[in-house]
Amino acid sequence: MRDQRTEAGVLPTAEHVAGAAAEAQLQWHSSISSGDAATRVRPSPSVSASAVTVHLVNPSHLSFGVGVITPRWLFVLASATPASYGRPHITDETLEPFAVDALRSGDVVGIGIHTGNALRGYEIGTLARARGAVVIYGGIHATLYPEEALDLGGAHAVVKGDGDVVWPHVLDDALRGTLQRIYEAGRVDADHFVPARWELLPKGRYMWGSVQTVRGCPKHCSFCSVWRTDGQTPRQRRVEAVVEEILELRRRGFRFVALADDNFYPVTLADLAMAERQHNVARLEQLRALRAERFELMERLAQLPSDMVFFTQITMEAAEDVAFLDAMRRANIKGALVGVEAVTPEGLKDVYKGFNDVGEALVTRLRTFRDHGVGVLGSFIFGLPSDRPSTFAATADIADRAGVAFAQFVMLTPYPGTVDFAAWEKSLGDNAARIGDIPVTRHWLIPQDQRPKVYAPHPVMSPDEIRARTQGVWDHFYSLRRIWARSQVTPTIRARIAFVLLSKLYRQMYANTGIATDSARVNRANRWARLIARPCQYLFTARPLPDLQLPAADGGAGVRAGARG
Ligand code: B12
Ligand code: SF4
Repeated sequence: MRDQRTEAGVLPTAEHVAGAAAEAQLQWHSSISSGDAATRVRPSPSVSASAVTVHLVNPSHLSFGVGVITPRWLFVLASATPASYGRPHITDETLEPFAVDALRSGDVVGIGIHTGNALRGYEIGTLARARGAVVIYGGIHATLYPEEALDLGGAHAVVKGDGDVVWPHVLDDALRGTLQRIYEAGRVDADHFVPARWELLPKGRYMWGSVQTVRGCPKHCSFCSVWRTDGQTPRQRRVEAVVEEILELRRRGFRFVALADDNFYPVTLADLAMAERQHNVARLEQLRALRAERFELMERLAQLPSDMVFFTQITMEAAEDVAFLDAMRRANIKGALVGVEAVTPEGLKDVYKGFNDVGEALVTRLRTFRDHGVGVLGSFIFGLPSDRPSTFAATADIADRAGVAFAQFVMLTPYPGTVDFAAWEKSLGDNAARIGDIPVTRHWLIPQDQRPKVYAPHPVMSPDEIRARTQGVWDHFYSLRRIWARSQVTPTIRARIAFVLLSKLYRQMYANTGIATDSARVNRANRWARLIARPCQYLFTARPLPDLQLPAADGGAGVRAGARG
């Protein structure tokens, strides 16, 4: 049921609070809820905005004390929160757990979930609702499964899609007691993306800021939901808006900024050639304009203080376009996550990624990035149907030879909203294995420590074999000897130390907490990550430059405040 208005006049009751408390024990319901009374409860219409605290919570079952990248949505929604509500209260649970006990009845709790942290999100929402808070969900997972948040997460309302524009209306509805169960917020036009409120950042807790320059991706990889939720038409933000936000981060001492884009290279040379071949003038113009805007953005980034470092996500196709890579280098975009996924033609066919290369051509393509000054974080997937035991060593070998600076080796996980997920769910039908009461097709609802590591049965390898071999490749790639050798690409000893620490941190946070099967190993990794995170934080930030000004659009004036060199 979508966009259904709640009944007017229903106030929170003792039964509601008690009922919500009982929900704190998460239960799996296979049926879809139908907007029952529990989801229609609302705060008193007489409450004024200033009496309500808006809490925004990024759930995580592990807290490291220090975060690597700022979760952007928190600061965007904070910015979209009208001033009449006062200063929103932000909690990123990757830093520390949310203090549910501090909630007051009538407070609004906005929870953003992706699939991996949905279960923790539901715990928080259920507890918050039991304390009389109004609970609202958003984020990619809530967009895909709004009914789940209503059923299991104590949600009063769920926002599907981008929150930038709809959030103030949702808050006002909450205040007036007219909350809808589901808001269809859709895809906001790039000109309406709300800039983040960076002044709300807690001091000294994050290493990298995050700024989005484009949303959406024209590709259609089978394991990825981005093209379905964010769309295949790139929504590029105005250059000025992007630069202003980055500058704001640098003023606050952030040198490192992740460009939180789906695909920083949305127009390929092949796209342009195709439009030309088809004599599609309108399309050609549109593509050229998008491309020109990318170059304009990079020119502006190049004028920012030279100690700034950017990182983004990009398809391997960019290696065909050395003018683009050179512009990236000049813009200080020193690294990019490149989805290599598979090193065999069969593997690429498995994931609908025929535009990637394999074998020696793959090595050459990845080296092209490095040769043009853009380091690669290679992302590889294990557990594809075509994988064989020999694939692991072959992948490790390619990662070494291709000169990638960092790598991640993920195990194929069917994420909802993807082609892979739909096929997998259909293939299992009603016969999906269950862990406790929960079918594996709802794997995100299985407690973290009981979640399977491999979901789809593999034709020749057991789940344990895939997991162990994947762990082996992480161990190989992140051995101290190899990290040290790779760190040679950095210019100074300080940068080299940062490289080593970041490699170790990445490995501990990601591989050991994600792949390890025993909780002792996870706890050890967590402790290590906390230990390494502190010095990393110190190495990544810089002296704040509060007086830094926006460089002139014509590039003539450059950056003031003596930040260069
Ligand atoms: C940048 C990024 C990263 C970065 C930084 C993460 C960070 N700390 O922010 C890095 C590289 C570290 C990363 C890692 C991973 N990521 Co990532 N990432 C992204 C990316 C490209 C952009 C996220 C972003 O900042 N967007 C900008 C903000 C403003 O948008 P937003 O988060 O969508 O929020 C908007 C709406 O969703 C909504 N909203 C969000 N929350 C809320 C809450 C409320 C109350 C409301 C009303 C609205 C609302 O309003 C916001 C403003 O419009 C997205 C793709 C995407 N398009 O979302 C993938 C994405 C989120 N990542 C994804 C995945 C799978 C991962 C990894 C698991 C990858 C992996 N295999 O290791 C890890 C997990 C990390 C973790 N534990 O969180 C998937 C999630 C899929 C899913 N179903 O959950 C996505 C969607 C990409 C994909 N391929 O499908 N990621
Ligand atoms: S994996 Fe990357 S290239 Fe493929 S659809 Fe998703 S964002 Fe686009």
